[in-house]
Amino acid sequence: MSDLELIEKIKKLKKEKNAIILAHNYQIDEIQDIADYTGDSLELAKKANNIKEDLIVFCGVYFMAETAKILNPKKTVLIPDDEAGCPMADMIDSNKLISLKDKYPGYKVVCYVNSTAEVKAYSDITCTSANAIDIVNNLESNNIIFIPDKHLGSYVKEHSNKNIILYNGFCPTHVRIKIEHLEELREKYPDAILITHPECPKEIRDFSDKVLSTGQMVKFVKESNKKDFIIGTEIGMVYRLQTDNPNKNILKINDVAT
Ligand code: CIZ
Repeated sequence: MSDLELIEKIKKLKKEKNAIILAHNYQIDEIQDIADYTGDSLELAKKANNIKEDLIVFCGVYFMAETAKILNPKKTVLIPDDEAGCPMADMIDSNKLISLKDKYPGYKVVCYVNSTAEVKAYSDITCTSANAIDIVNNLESNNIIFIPDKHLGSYVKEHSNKNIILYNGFCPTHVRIKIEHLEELREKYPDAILITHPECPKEIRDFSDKVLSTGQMVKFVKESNKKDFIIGTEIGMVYRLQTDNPNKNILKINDVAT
């Protein structure tokens, strides 16, 4: 079947089943093109709350589809590839979290959305990369365990006076971005704004002009009067930003962030 035939088939099926396709900002080009909406995990989960369709096809990794289901329990949420996992989410399970809670009694657990529903259930509150700093700073408790991402956790720590215990999880994609890649691009495009994600290690964040979640990148690039942007996060984001901003140059760091 050709790509065009496949696209027609998906559209027909979508109508027949009264379905809507939601795709995460990190999805590859073709998936973003066929989706009804693209966004970050929270935007999409909230979007799913306000739709008339009964069936949600969630193109993202498992935890994102789970989050959409948790926020929309009456809807059927389908994930096209049930092996679409998130290595960071798999770095912690409920037993590891229970041991950590035993080690630090009384601490509140702030859990990044990149985690399984089971781990979220043992946590006090879930955050995204867009709201992690606000969530931590607005919690009543001064003592916090932040799971699972040590890099996002350290970024939050830099913007908080609270006592934050970090877990040793990380995103294998974001840690592949190295300073050499950034230096090379900075030299080649001296006027470009370098934007990286808070899941990147500290030295990468410190080298950047802006550290933003994917939703914040969408807003920032749209509102900026600059022309060139280097994007340090999963490669799908480059397509999303270029599609939204056809008159701007959206540059990828390299092909490692896939
Ligand atoms: O919340 C999301 O969708 C994730 C995982 C990252 C981001 O920055 O949007």
